[in-house]
Amino acid sequence: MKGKLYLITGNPGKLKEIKNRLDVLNVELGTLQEEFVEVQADTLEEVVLFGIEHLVGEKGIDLPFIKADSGLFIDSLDGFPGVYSAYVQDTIGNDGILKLMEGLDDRTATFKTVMGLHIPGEGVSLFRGEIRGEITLEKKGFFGFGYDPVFIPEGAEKTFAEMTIEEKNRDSHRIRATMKLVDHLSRE
Ligand code: ITT
Repeated sequence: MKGKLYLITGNPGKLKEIKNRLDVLNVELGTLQEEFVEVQADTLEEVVLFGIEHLVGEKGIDLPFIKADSGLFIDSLDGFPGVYSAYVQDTIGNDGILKLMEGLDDRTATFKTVMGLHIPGEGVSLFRGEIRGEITLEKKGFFGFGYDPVFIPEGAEKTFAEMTIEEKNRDSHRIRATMKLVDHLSRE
């Protein structure tokens, strides 16, 4: 694929991470900030597909774009906050999550990203990325965004927020999904 691809997001942290990887392709990444109500659904896939349908069907966006959704699924909280991650981050935040987990020994969690690629005339393709890890006992680090200060990915000794963007981008839920998307686009 050649030309411009748009990332629909209001989150500049995400743009930086994805841009870093799409640079290998001949694709220029721009952003579109479209206001829309996020649907409450059971899965990230449903949220992404609903979002794309809304952007194409109701807003009439006829450009190649990516709409992604991510969530932190904590095992001992039965997958909470999951699809509610944005709302939970904006309300109780990382302090609230740490409080909910007080006294819980099982700190394992999975960060998931689902990326939907919409190409006019071709429809939608979904790319998934997941990374296992643990929730810390306290917040650590100042890089990144969202849940980064409380999440240590498997195999690492520091939180995502203690890593530079290059370090976080070596392996993350978002990068795993982005690499699949890059692979797909490089065959187009
Ligand atoms: P959009 O405008 O792209 O939707 P968002 O920040 O709402 O941006 P998501 O819905 O995908 O992004 O993410 C759900 C929540 O999870 C949100 O609070 C994010 O800050 C957080 N999050 C997503 N990816 C993250 C990451 O890599 N590290 C830490 N927190 C992350």
